Amino acid sequence: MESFIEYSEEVLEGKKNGKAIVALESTIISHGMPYPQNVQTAREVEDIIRAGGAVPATIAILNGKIKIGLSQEELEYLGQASGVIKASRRDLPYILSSGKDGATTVAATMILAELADIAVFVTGGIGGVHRGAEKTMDISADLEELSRTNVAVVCAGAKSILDIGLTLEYLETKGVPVLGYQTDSLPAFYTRKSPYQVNYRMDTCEETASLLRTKWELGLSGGVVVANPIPEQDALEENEMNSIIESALQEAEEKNITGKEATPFLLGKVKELTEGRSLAANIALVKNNARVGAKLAVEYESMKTTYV
Ligand code: PSU
Ligand code: MN
Repeated sequence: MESFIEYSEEVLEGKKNGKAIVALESTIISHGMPYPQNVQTAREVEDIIRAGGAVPATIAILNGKIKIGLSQEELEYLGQASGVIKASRRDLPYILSSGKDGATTVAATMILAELADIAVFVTGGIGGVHRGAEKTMDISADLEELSRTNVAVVCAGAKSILDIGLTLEYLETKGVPVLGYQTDSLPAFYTRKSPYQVNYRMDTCEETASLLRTKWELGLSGGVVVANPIPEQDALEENEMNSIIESALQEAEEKNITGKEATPFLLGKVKELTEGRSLAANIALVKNNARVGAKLAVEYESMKTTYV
C-alpha cells in the first residue's frame, strides 16, 4: 500500500523533525457536517493541533491516492465535492484501484494512520452497534478495526443513535480498552455522561500515553478508545436528545435506510430536529478532542526514547 501514499509537506517535515503527528478523519468533513462549517471546523481543528505542539494529518483519498495531510485546496475540494465515497475498510480497494475520491471513516482512517506510523487519531464519535442490531446486524466496521489496528482514537464517546451498552460489550469481547479522560462515565457525544462506566479513568495524557506504550510493546495489538466528554457549556440536554434520536431512528426505519447510509441519515436528522444546535455541539466537542489528542500525541512521542 505504501506506493499509494502521498504525504503533505507539513507532515513530511514533521516526521523528519520527530514531531508528534495526529491523524484526523474525513467522513466527518464530507458526510458529517454541511459546507462551509465542515471546512472551517477542519481548519480550526488543525490549528488547535498545531497550537498543541503536534502536526495535523487529515486523511482522505483523492484520485485514488492516499493523502496523509491535505492542502488548503484539497480540504476545500473535499468539503464541497459531491460523489466522494464514504470509505470504510471494505471500500478502500475499489476507491484506490479505480482512482476515485474517498472520505475515510474511523475504520479506514485507522488503517491509513497505522500505515503512516501515526499512533493518535482525533475524531468526534466512533461508529458502534446500532440499536436493533440483533435483527439488522448493523455493527460499524469501526469496532472490528479497533480490535486489530494499533491506533488510539480520541472521541467524545458513542452517540446514542447507537446501542451504547452493546457497543461496550462488543469492544470488551474484542479486547479494546475504553478509557475515560477525566471521567468515570462513558460520554454519549452530545452529553457528558451515559448510564455506562468506562473501563478505566485516566486523569492525565501522560498516564494514557504510558498505557498505549505498554499495550503495544506487549504485542497486544488493536486500538484504544480515549473518551473525552464534551465541555460542560457545549453539552445538550439529555432527555431532549433522547427523544430527538428516537424520532430520527423511527424515520430511518420507516424509510428503510440501511447500511452505510444509516449513520449519515441519522446525523442529518438530529441536526435538523435540533435546528443546528447539534452541529454547534459537534464542532465544540471535536475541537475539545483535538486539544487532548495533541497533548496525548506529544506525550506518546516523548516516551519513545525512554523505551528504545
Ligand atoms: N459518528 C458521529 N459522527 C460521524 C461518524 C460517526 O458522531 O461523523 C462517522 C465516522 O466517520 C464513523 C462513521 O467512522 O460515521 C461510522 O459509520 P458506520 O456506522 O456506517 O460504520
Ligand atoms: Mn453500519
